[in-house]
Amino acid sequence: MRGSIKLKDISEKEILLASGHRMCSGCGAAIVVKMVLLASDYPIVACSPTGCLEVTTCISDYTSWKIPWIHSAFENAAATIAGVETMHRVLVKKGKAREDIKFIVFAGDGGTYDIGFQSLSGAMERGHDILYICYDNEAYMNTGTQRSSASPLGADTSTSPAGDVIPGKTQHRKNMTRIMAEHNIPYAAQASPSHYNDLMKKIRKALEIKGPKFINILSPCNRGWRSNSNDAIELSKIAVDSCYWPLYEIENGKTTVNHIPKEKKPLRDFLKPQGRFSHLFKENNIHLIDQLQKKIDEDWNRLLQSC
Ligand SMILES: Cc1ncc(C[n+]2csc(CCOP(=O)(O)OP(=O)(O)O)c2C)c(N)n1
Ligand code: SF4
Repeated sequence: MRGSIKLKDISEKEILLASGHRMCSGCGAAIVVKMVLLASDYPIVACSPTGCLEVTTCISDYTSWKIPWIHSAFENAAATIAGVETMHRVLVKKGKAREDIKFIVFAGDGGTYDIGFQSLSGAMERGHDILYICYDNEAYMNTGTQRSSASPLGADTSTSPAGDVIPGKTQHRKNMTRIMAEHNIPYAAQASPSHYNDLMKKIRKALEIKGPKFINILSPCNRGWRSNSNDAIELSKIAVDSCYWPLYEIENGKTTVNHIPKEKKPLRDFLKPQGRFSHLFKENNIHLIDQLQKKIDEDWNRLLQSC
């Protein structure tokens, strides 16, 4: 299961998220889910709270998931999968279930950083053997791009609209990966679909570790980010190369940075192609780009020092 990821091997595997789902074309979340499912050789039981991924892959009596998959309420995907994992443990003890099944949550940032936070924190603290994946598109996309605590400073969202009153969101985003690591779980990491090898290796590694694991994966949303529909991979690459979205992992308290850009790109390169930031390039808001850049630089330096 561990070891190098060979494209040839992956290309021969069945994709366990069927086409015909209703995600927007070019949606980062769909790409992420496919990569995660391809990375695993174990049977998986998954759970998703309400959000874009859930509503688009489970329409009426039909589902795109070719694995057992549960839709839970917006606020409790972690509790749902924790319950399933507990039941599985009992069934294994009784000799009624195979042992090697893995349990995964796929949840948006709204369902993770905000409304599902207490159930996630609880499941992590109790030590369930689960992998929680946040596909972070930085807003509540399914209900019309409301700001979440993952939305960056200055983002124009429907509940932090850029205009004469405010210049987009007035707070910085929450550092959820760090917060999860502070639960002293054995594995917390950040990944990006632009670096599929790194992403899939992290999934494979996480699935081998017993106990609670958290992986935060940047998932561009062309609707909410107001970017081109074929930009998901390019944008997530610039996010990594500008250190906006550093690739790192924290394994039993030890931090490793997995990618140090040869040439650190300016944050502007990430902001410019996205309509949600277009107002920041106007003269009266330009100071916000400097503020954002300063925060990125500080966080990046702190991350390097923590290794
Ligand atoms: C308790 C509760 N509050 C609000 C909603 C309405 N709602 C459904 S999906 C959603 C947004 C989900 O956002 P996120 O988790 O970031 O996923 P995304 O849609 O961005 O993929 C909201 C607010 C709900 N279903 N349940
Ligand atoms: S609105 Fe965004 S997150 Fe939702 S399906 Fe479309 S691209 Fe994906």
